[in-house]
Amino acid sequence: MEVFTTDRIRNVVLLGHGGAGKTSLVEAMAYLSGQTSRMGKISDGNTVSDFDKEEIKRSFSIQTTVVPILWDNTKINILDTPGYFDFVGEAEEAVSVADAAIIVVSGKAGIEVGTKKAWEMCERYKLPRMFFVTDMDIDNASFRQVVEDLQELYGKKSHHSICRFVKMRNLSVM
Ligand SMILES: Nc1nc2c(ncn2[C@@H]2O[C@H](COP(=O)(O)OP(=O)(O)O)[C@@H](O)[C@H]2O)c(=O)[nH]1
Ligand SMILES: [Mg+2]
Repeated sequence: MEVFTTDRIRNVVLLGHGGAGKTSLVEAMAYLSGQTSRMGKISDGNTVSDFDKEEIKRSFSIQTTVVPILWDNTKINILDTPGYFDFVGEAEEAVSVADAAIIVVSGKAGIEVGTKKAWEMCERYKLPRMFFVTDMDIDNASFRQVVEDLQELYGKKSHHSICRFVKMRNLSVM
């Protein structure tokens, strides 16, 4: 196994409302970076991150999972946190060791309580952050609405940090 020195390791935490798509996002990252050879699905109970029996049964994350992604000679440890508030301690712990955060927002549901909690946590720990919008394959999803709402809440500084994720579901048929 290759040994990575600390300058080539990053810890990135995934935050956001339960169901926004964090676990599916890390699944896509693992697949696209070649760590796995197929995209698992929450509904099939075969994702890299939600491997625990309870998680498969309930179809959501209850603990933070570390998924190492190798990209561009760097090891990026993705910390996939549970979005549900019963398990907020897990997210807090992950945030405290992370170098940066990705806040996942559903383009269909828009900004939710968990989105705001995620932002507040990043403020508290002064974490650099970006947004990732999921569910863009769903008919009435609106990327523009998410961007506008985020800017209204957090000002222009959120503008540079929004990235786009389109039609992730299509990956599963590749
Ligand atoms: N259509 C669609 N469904 C998604 C997308 N991302 C996640 N999902 C589904 O939304 C549900 C919640 O996703 P999950 O990754 O568990 O969200 P988490 O709670 O933030 O980890 C699952 O059924 C996923 O298959 C997406 O981009 N498009
Ligand atoms: Mg999850």
